[in-house]
Amino acid sequence: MFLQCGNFRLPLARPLIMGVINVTPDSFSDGGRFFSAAAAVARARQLIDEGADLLDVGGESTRPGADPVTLDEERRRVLPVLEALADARVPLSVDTQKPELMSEAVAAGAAMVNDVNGFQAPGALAAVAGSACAICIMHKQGNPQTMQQSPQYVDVVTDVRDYLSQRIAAAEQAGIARSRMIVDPGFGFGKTLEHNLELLRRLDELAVLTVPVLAGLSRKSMIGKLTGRDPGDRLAGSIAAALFAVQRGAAIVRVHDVAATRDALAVWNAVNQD
Ligand code: HH2
Repeated sequence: MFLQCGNFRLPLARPLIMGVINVTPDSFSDGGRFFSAAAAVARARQLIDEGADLLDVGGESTRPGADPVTLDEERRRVLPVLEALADARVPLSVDTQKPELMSEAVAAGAAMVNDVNGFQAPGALAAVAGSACAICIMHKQGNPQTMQQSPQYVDVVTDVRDYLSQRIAAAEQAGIARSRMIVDPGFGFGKTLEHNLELLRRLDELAVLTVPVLAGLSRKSMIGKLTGRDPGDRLAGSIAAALFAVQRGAAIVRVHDVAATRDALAVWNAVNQD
């Protein structure tokens, strides 16, 4: 099985690592550390050296309570980083909800568009349909300002799966082949700790969608709640969660700590594939 990702064809025989580059002043775990284009590019090159299979570049924090960023500001943050990394040996993903930026990022060389809003904005699917880029369709309930106030589901796994199934159908109707799609249950996006644990425990139930699943658990507040640790100190908990996700079928893990995750997956792969 492969993921078509712009000019890349990513084999999915073993779990892949997506490294996170936050070009933001306010991301929950590393806000401000890679806010200049130079710092973000240096970080990206470091994560590639550490073994990232792809990189996700974002210019707008989506942590609970985060303020939205204007299109111009998000452009200023993201495009120079993508342009400087055009020669990278791994595919670049852009993490954005804005259709205009999706098109511009793909023109600047992004091979994937990752939308936490599931390409629901008018024009979002059209912005990516005409290219060869991959798309990551994520589930969230509500928006970052209010999403953690009182998330509610009948059955969180069924609700998330039904939503993703509808968005896959919408993307197919827009002319996007399934070989370009991945889906993501959106850990922490309008979910309580119990919702997140249920989703992780039953992640294999998303396999019926027959598109690869991405899991983003790295440093998230659910890890903080379980370990009592601040975001910068959640590596061990994040690795435990990433390993559980791949055990339950995740094809890609989205992480801040690439080298450590790579080591953990090397051990997991060796045990799993023999
Ligand atoms: N999580 C975050 C942002 N984008 N995209 C996908 N597909 N899945 C995720 O789980 C996901 C995501 C939040 O993490 P981070 O980018 O580190 O923080 P912030 O949104 O504060 O920049």
